[in-house]
This record gives sequence, structure tokens and C-alpha cells, in this order.
Amino acid sequence: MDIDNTLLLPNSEHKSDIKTPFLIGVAGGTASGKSTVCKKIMIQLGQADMDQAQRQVVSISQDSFYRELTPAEKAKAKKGLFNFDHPDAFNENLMYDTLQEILKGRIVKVPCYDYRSNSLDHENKLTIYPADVVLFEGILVFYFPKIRDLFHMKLFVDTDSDTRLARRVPRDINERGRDLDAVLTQYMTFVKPAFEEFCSPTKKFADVIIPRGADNTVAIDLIVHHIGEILRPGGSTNNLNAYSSVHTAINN
Ligand code: UZR
Ligand code: MG
Repeated sequence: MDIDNTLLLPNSEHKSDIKTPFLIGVAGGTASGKSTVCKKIMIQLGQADMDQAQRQVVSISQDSFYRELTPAEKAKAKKGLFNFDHPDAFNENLMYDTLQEILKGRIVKVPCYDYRSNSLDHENKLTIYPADVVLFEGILVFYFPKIRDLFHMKLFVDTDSDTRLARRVPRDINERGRDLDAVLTQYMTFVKPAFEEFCSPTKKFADVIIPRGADNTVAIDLIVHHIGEILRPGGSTNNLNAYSSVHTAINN
């Protein structure tokens, strides 16, 4: 999982501190730069005026919510014949319940995902402490209406398909243990059609579309500035009101 654990600063106040995080959804096609955008937002929010000990930003990947495959599905996955880009590949209820827990300010544990074995690593769970800002990134985070409605801010990382494919090929070969043929076959059979059918149409739900992904430093700076304003004590009243009313709706 793309997360910098050093940004998690657990302290004793967490248990008594009922914080409802500002939840940001980050969607976009495969290899669009979602994780990098999240990382940049985390880094920029961790600094500057967000420096109080309690202030934290964490990022969770939708990959942690792939459902467990049956032995038959695992065999298919090994041959590149399982569609990991389809909404059915995810455990929607677990995703929803976990985000609800996070919004209630509770500590949750999420498994990491191992792309080489196509399975969840329950031994190495990531602990998510109540934070000021929680980023949730993945190809289909805006697909499920119940989940989509939980976000306070929705970002869509919009990177050209050829750029994404050019990034995806070496990533799958080097980091995910595949060969070129398998990567391209899987891309043409599952990844591209599923992007067009399930991911791309969710762009319309985004509050902000980020062209060119993580290279777009101006967009990232604007987003970070806006989040900073919402979270700043005594910051923009309008924003704070909007934020609290969402929380009230969620917590009731
Ligand atoms: P991102 N994926 C795998 O390659 N193997 C798995 O076991 C689980 C997921 C891929 C998935 C999707 N598709 O395109 C991608 N395939 O991970 C999403 N094939 O991850 O958003 O980081 O590109
Ligand atoms: Mg990713």
C-alpha cells in the first residue's frame, strides 16, 4: 500500500478524542497517479499550519477492500483471467462499514494487498487512527452510491489513457511480477473496458478534476489550500458549517 507510516503519529489522546475526519475520495483510472496525488496532499498538509501534534493525514487504498477470492477465482487470477477492475471484485459492505467507523472517529485496521499473490495480507494490517484528513483512493471509489455519499470532497485524477498504459506496463512487470504479454492481454480484456464502463463515468461526481494527475502542482496546491482553510480553527465559517452539517448527517 502506498502509505508513509511515519505520518501516522499515534498519541494517547486518540482514545478519548472523538474526531470526525474530513474524508476525501480520490478516483481515477489505473496508473493515473492517484497514490502520488494522495502522497503529495499528505506531505503538504502535514507541514505548514497543520503542525499541531494531533493533526494527521492518512491515506487508504481501495485495494485493501478486494474481496477474498474462491479457489476457482484464484486459479483464474493466476492466468490473468479474473477481472479485478469490475465492481464485483470489491467488498462493498466492508468498505462502507470501515469508512463509517473512520467517520465516527474510531480506530480501524485495514489489510494490505499483495499484487503478486492477488490476496489480502491479514498479518500486516495498517492501523488507521482518528485523523483530521483521511484520503481514500481507488479506481472505483465513486462507483458505489452509498460510499460516494460519504465523501466531503471528491477528486478525480484525469490522466490520458496512453500515459496510464505507459506507466502501468513497467509497474506490473517490475512491482507486480507479470510478463509483458499478460499485462497487455489483461489491459485489453479487462482494464480498459472496465475503465470505460465503470470508472470513467464516475468523473461526473467529482468536485475537482485534476488533469495530468500528480504533475499538476497548481491543482494540488489549490486543493491543499482549500482543505487547510476548512480545517483551520476559526477558518472559513461557511466551509466549517458545510463540513459540520455533513458530519451531523453522517453521525445521525
Ligand atoms: P491502481 N490489480 C492487479 O493487477 N492484481 C490484483 O490482484 C488486484 C488488482 C490491478 C487491477 C486494477 N487490475 O487495474 C489496478 N488488474 O490493480 C488498480 N488487472 O490499481 O489504481 O493502483 O492502478
Ligand atoms: Mg494504486
